[in-house]
Amino acid sequence: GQTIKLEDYRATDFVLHSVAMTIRLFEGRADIHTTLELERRKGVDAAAPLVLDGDELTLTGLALNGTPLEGERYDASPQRLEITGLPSDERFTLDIETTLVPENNTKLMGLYRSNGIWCTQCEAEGFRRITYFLDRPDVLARYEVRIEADRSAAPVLLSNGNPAETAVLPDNRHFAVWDDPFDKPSYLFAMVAGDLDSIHEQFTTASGKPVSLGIYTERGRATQAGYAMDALKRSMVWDERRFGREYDLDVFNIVAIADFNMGAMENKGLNVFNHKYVLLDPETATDVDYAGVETVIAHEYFHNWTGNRITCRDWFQLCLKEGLTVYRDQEFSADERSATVQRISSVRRLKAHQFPEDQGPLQHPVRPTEYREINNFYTATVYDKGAELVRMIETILGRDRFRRGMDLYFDRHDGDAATVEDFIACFEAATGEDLSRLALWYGQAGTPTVTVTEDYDAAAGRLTVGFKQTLRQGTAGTGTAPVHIPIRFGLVGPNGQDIDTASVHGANVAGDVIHLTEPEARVVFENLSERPYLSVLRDFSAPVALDHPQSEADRLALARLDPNLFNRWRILNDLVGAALTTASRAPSPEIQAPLTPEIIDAILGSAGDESLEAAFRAQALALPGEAEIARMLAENVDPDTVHAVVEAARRGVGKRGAALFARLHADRETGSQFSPDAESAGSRALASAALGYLAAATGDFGPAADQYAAAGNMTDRLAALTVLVHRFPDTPASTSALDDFYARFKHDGLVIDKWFAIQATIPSPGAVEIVAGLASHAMFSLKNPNRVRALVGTFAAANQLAFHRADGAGYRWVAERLVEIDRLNPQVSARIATTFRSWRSLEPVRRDKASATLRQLLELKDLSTDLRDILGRSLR
Ligand code: DPP
Ligand code: ZN
Repeated sequence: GQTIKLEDYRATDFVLHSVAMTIRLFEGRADIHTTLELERRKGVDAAAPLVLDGDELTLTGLALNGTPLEGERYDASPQRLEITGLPSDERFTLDIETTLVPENNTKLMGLYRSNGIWCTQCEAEGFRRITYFLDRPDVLARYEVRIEADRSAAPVLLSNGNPAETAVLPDNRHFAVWDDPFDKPSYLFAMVAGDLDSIHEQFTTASGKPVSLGIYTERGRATQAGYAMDALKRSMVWDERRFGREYDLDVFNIVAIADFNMGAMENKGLNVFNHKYVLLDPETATDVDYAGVETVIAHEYFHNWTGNRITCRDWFQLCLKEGLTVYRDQEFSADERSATVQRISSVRRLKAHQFPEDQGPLQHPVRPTEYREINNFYTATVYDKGAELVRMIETILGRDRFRRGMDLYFDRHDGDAATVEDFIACFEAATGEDLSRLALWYGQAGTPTVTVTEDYDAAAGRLTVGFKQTLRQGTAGTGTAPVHIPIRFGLVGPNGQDIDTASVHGANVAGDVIHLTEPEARVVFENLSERPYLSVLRDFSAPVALDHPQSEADRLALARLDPNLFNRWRILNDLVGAALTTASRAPSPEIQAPLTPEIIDAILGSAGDESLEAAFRAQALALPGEAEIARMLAENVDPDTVHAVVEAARRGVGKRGAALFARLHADRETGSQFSPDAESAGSRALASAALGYLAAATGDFGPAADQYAAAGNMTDRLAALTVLVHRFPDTPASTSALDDFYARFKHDGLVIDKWFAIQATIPSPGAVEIVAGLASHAMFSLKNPNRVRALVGTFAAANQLAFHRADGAGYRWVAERLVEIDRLNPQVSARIATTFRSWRSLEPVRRDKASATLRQLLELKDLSTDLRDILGRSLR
């Protein structure tokens, strides 16, 4: 692993014009024949060799313009193929033959087999595990792919683009040819072959072009793909309406695969998915799963324009496609579901994953300037903060001018491998706006703090608001210049209406947005007849930490009155978070009442307000998690204390709201037909939240046991099971429900993942022994990434109490598993290792144990580059 630097970017010496591949699949072997049409780039030294990337490859043939090459003309290793003496000013062809064993490919990068299905994953650098290639995103070419296989083992043969030809061969074999008319980089290549079921539908684009849609699954599971198909069609319509983007090929196929490192992959015309994000039915999937499928289907589909038609010049530009596409899928979900609830869940996600990353040793800018292992940069910062930066551009420009910039981007860069600078230049050119201070966000790591001060002069009827931005230099050392921070705001009157803010001067204010572009600014509101409540950072208009020392009375008023519903939630959540943080810092862990009755009543007020949608009310009931409190504490964290504080808060809310919770739980819909729509899901979420509080307050497992027994869908069943297993472990009610769950679903790996995860998150120190036992369960497998994440990943990320057990047993158990996982699949081990990233914020005993564990791991020989990179950076 060398360090790759953005500043070292230069174009390839050779230009690639076309790729023709023949892939012959056999049991235990795949033979790959690739024909590249190449040309030396103008101005490049005639003696310069061609250097192709490889990874664990075996070369079996090499020819130039059809003639086998002599051994002295090339140098081949598993990692690299260098060829000298190539023509200086004419096109030439290279024929490269490699042979692979997909069955042995446990990294799940390149060509591998999952439950017998041949499939590929090439982003970021998997194509070089199939053949020697200029494996980088700025090398675009047209691909023609011929796949040959046994007709029984693989009746279905799929690749990118449009189907061109199929025919039967001798020996019960057959082939299919696929032709992709759009130039693409190698990371978007895909091939699937297997005995698959499928569902098919037709879609007609806005301009009348018919498209055949197909979703392929393992045998017997195509009936679970209907919702994914529905989400796909809605995504296609939405992209036409919102961004004017139509689909461009004759077919669009999705394949659901059981063993998959990521959520899904946007290969041109052939998306390959982790089957978790395709397969659903009410008995086996929760509402959260339904929302996840909808999001990921949309995300990968939207990549067709933001990622595929316009791709990235190099991997430093990853946010160009990922941040933008997350922004687009968030907007889709906002339109399809509730915009406020969607925004709340995006912000929760940002704070849970991106904020801690940005506060710790793994921090990096949205556009990094160096990496050792690109797989480790598919991060919350690139994805979720990247989406926030796009959202800020929209907030600064407004919806219509933002669309003009996007239209120009699609016009100007269609077919290009582009950069972040190209992207921003389109918005500047389309609108005349200066976005230079916004652009700085892409290069500076860390979460800026915005400090807000208020000064009200009653006699003059004047409110003066001060804003200050600060950014601390972190481990990334990437600069702290002032950036453009759009702050959406309102002045709320006592009747809950926004006051007209016509008379305002000072810093740059446009409509309901204050544009903070300097270190400090002052805004003055005049002609006020009484002191208003100041509501800032509405809709979380910038990814900042807010320091706004508002009185509890003001916050409670806004939590009740703010016409911006997002801010009602945000202000209440901040108030609760501050109270729990303060309690966690108190000297005694015996905190019995971390929340005041007034705060609890504010929570209950939102939860009981029937004028609000149920999903919002459920969000009001969701207390900040233990990891979130730990992040806010930032130092000397004792996870036992944090857990005790959160538990006490839950009991306090549960007791004071017992009557409301009993009513909400009793009122839940039962027995009716399951519908996954947002409104029904919201009602179920509210009833489940009520059940959790009831159990916390009463210590009675009866309602949960009843709900489990009567559950007509997985959402209600899992909610009840979680309460039983987490609150009443070791009781007969809990163990019998857990056994029943296993017996019902042991044939379905996706549900068994839930069974593992629920036990991995039992909030008890003994969970270390529980997960250790589960690791030898017959259904556990180190080879399936979903299963590994369900047990090991969930334990480390979501069981604060046990992972951080003071004797270090949680750290040791995870470290031992990391070593085992790393031998098979470095991407998965590296990802799970990031759960150690906040070790410096722990109290001294745990801090020493965690850092010792990391250091011992790093001393081991034979660790992957992926895991070594995460460990090394975590310790910096
Ligand atoms: N498959 C991943 C995603 O869509 C990487 N492109 O985000
Ligand atoms: Zn993506």
